[in-house]
Amino acid sequence: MKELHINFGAIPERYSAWKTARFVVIPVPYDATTTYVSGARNGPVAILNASANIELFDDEMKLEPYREGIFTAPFVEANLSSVETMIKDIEKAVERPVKAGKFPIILGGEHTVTLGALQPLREKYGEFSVLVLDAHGDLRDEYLGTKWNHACTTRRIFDMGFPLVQAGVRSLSEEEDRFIRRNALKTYYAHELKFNTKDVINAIIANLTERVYVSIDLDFFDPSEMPAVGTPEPGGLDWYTGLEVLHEVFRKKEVIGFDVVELSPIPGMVAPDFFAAKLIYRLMGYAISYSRGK
Ligand SMILES: [Mn+2]
Repeated sequence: MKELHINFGAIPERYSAWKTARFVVIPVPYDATTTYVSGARNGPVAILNASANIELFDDEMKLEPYREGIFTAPFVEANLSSVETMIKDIEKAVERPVKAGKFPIILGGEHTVTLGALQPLREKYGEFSVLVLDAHGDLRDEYLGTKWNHACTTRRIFDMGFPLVQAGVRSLSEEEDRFIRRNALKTYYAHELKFNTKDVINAIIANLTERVYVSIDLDFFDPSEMPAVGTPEPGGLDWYTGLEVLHEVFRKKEVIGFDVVELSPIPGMVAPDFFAAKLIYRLMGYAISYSRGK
């Protein structure tokens, strides 16, 4: 395996070795289909750089997640021949840790990278649901002449037959709106989550199966806290409300993996990179805290 200079958290070898790691961070610097501001290819490096500066004691869960081991896998190099071959490459990278019983965390890259995580998890776990936190419906059957555009990711997840819950949505086309109603999708809009947080979280939990994969498009969060995304939308969730949703999902369900996608770093502005790194580390803390007895 190719040696990397940055591992998540910049933790010592003893905690970043493959063999004993509970978590495997898989960086995927890919953004071939981004439509507004490109740059998500720079997301993984920015997250890893920022992670070197996070406090390794988690102040909410009062534990040190790195002690469970975090292996940072080699970057999945962008394969520009087609999106489908790129997805195959990601599947190969996710398969190894999943087969070994480790917890995969995929760093995008654009949202299509999610599609490469699902098949290996399905082979390991069978049925699970997918929770997509995203400002956008991403339910178009195709966009700009392709079914594999990042604006179609959630539709592809639906087509793969996964029970699907979306939350934080605040931008979609008329066609997507019709699709949601025709298929009775479990779509929770950003304003519902913001103004009726507890009830919406309960509804999200009620609509998820026991096992859950979580896909976090960072544009779920409000651009005031998370401006470094390709397609920012006003009216997003703040850090604490977003964490409240995630905390409850980890508490009540068995989360089997997650991704954090669409970070498009802004040169000279490190706060969003740090936001993403801390979010990932916090979720590791949740995974550790609630895994017992499941
Ligand atoms: Mn989005």
